[in-house]
Amino acid sequence: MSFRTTTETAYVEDVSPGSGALPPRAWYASSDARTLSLNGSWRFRLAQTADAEDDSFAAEGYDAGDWAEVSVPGHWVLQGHGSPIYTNHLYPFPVDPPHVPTENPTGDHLRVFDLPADWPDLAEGDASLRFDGVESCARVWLNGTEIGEFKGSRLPHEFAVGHLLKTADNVLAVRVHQWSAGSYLEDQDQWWLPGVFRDVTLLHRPAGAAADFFVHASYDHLAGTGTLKVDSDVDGRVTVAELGIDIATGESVTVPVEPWSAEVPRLYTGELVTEGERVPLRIGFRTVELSDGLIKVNGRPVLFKGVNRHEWHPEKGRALDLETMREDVLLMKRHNVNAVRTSHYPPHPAFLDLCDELGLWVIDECDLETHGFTEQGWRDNPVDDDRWTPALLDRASRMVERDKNHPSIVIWSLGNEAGTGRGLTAMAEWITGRDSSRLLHYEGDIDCRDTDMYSRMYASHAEVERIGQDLDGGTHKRRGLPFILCEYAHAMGNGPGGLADYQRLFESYDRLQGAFVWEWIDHGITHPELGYAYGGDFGEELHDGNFVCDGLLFPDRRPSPGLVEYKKVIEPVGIDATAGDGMVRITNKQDFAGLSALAFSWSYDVEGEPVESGTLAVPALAPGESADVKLPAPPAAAPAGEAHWTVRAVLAADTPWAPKDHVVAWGQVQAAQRQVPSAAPTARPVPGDGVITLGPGTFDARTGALTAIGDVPVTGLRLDVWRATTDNDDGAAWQDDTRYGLLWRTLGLHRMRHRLDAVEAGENALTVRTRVAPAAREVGLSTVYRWTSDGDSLRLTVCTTPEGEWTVPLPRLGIRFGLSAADRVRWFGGGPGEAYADTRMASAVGRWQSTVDDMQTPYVRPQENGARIDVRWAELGGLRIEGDPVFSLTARRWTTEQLDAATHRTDLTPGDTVWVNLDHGQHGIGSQSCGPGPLPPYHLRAEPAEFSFVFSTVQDPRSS
Ligand code: IPT
Repeated sequence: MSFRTTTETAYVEDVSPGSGALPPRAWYASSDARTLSLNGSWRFRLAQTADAEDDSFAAEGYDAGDWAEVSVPGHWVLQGHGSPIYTNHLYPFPVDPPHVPTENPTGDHLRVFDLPADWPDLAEGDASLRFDGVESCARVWLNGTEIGEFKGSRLPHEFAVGHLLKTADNVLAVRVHQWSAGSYLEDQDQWWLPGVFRDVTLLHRPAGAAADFFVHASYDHLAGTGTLKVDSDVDGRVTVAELGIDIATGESVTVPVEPWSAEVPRLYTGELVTEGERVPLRIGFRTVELSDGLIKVNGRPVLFKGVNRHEWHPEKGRALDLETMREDVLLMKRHNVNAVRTSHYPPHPAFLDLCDELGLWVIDECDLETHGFTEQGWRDNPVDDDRWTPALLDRASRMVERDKNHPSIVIWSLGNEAGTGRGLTAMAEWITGRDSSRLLHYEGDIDCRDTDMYSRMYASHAEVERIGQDLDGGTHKRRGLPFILCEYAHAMGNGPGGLADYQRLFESYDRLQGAFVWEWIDHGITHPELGYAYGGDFGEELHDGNFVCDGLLFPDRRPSPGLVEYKKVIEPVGIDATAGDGMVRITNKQDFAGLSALAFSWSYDVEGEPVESGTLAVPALAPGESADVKLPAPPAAAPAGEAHWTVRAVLAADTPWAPKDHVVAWGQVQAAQRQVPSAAPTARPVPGDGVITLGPGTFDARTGALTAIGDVPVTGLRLDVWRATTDNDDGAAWQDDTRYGLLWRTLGLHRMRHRLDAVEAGENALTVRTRVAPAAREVGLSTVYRWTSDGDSLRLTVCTTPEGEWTVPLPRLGIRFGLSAADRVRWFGGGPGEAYADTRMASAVGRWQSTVDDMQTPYVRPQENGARIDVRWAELGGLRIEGDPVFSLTARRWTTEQLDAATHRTDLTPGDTVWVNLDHGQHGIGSQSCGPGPLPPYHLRAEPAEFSFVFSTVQDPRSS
């Protein structure tokens, strides 16, 4: 054992990938070679610098009895030692590659293990020790002998250790440094989480064991045949019993097969048998090619309906268990997602097995991002510095070699946001040289010098359409390539808006081959006081706040309204009303499968109540085909009222990812129009003692303020234009577009003053004239409330007229008021979930019920949420409210101002008033937290407006 010297820790800042490891190879679970998981509780000691401790802990006999313990896989910062740091693209240390700070949290991990009694004789074969992921740099000793050090956090590293193993008391010592030269290559937008966060495994390598092998399984769509060839470092035989295949490695065979696709993930079970080992194979026959300027699989262009997936668990960080990985894939499949980009590193290999098995197209992305160099104009970017190229090639080969046998992977990606440079070209050349059967992606290569597709992030609808029309220019090579959005629809907070408008483009232009929502899940960390923590909550001196919570799932994996919307927008079957009266148009939007897995049904609802239902016969439709299907005659016994047909496509039988009857797609067709509510103004305002009554309404005589409807007290009813700005309203700091959240606040729309101009008790109406405007500004809204009654109900008509020069849209336009008690909410209109102007596809017209608490959407950073749109009528707190026209309903136990001020959900404490917003309109949502804002049709322009509500009391218990 030697003592610390500066050279002892030189490897930490060495740009080379490491030393001592075996060449990378395919990751597989052997049928018969023994393995020993070294996951579990390890002894742990944290030092604040890389060189604080010597390596004596690695020696046999070292007593670590007084050390702490951590779970492996895991991150020590999530287990009570130090804290996580969140930055988007800024390096949380001075940029001086390859140097890292002296303060370099270093975790010594120690594990003593015995070999199982039935472990083969140590003289037979060898053994290897595999680390599937360690962030960011590790040095490893076994039984006092150093076996190597490595970087490349989300990549496997394997060491030959047979010569060091003993039957008992093996001492495995792993020193992990949070920061290393490798950190410069791992500047992904996520938490910095050091630790041994994936499995550690000891693998027996019998004499004659398989080493590396490459399964080549292509599909000829014209002949309907598959060709199989398995190249193997160690000769052996390959069998696929179901296909009668029994060939030598290196030999190829062509037989009739069913192809693999994400839609029909047909896998064949095979086996590779070498002298010393049997290896199970799961073979999917498919051919990926670029032809006619399109990405084609098995001869057909594919449309990606994708998500970007980081590995995340709110307690375990990136140390995911198999169940969580499976849950991700099941949730994707159940929400019609067909593709995943493994942003921005290769995932745990078990995730890829699930993609093969359940069917998802995968872009496997290398563990590479150097985004922080953008701050210095990309100077000194490691990807353009030959000294770093070996590290880049090491990363590329570790990804490709590990993952090459997965049929689900159709595209390799060099990494994310790493600028441009020779190192990337070297990676691209190496990858295509090693594997010509897949395509190559890298978004930063704007001219597509090294890549097979033009890829962008967050491009606007207009730009995407220009690209679809081939009007975007670009290099000659790029003009001939297909287009994908590797990131779009930033799912931060409420949103993303505009999904349907993108999807229409993708479905209209062949060149547009789909897109990947940013991103799958919010990376909130479970926190005792804050609910979920985000950037800054651990006292980081540099951080990017809640930009880390921008997923379609909440941290606990509950689907957000954004995912529900996405599911609707990307339905594999179109069901729409374009075919005309009494008809429905059914379109098979899949790329490969027919409709045989689905069963179609209709239901006929009046006023949201089901009247009759039945099955719908839909002809067999090949991918891309449509049929206009006649609906039955409306039920003779149907009562009068607004009526809808709802047509559903459900799974006809259980599948591995969802049970029979799971709804895959649906559509609604209106069958009878709504009658708008009327209340003839027959009652007259009656002055009383400081009050005016009008039908069931009681008003303050001086202010004209409504105080009760029947026996239901009402407070603070007035015009409301403010919403608790969403992340998409606020926009991102670098956005130079108009950011309305800021403009609204600057204008003072969150502090509108209500000037009372007149209270006029007329013949058959009570009219209250006001002007609503912010201090310091000339703009305002002249607002007239006109109350009338037919004796039973009370009608309010609000008339607003903008005054002054309005240069911004309004956040919302409607009224709000307080109710002293309300819990249960029933409504007829859009539901069941939240919806806004440009996030409304998943909202179905129906009769819904919920509670005030359940109507809140738990965005990690509180913001405007929970609106139900197209509401015809609603009942809550003893009131029935009918809209003319339909309205948007929001109800909560805190004010919009309190919601706006909250930074975490735990800041929101229910008061004794339920605040209700009835909106005539709200501004759209967009996705400007990192992309374009709402499209113009979804802007809520400051324009003259008139809208009415009819209030009455209902018996409905107010607080049950
Ligand atoms: C883009 C990144 O690729 C992704 O990792 C994430 O940070 C996302 O933005 C925002 O959440 S890069 C950005 C400059 C568009």
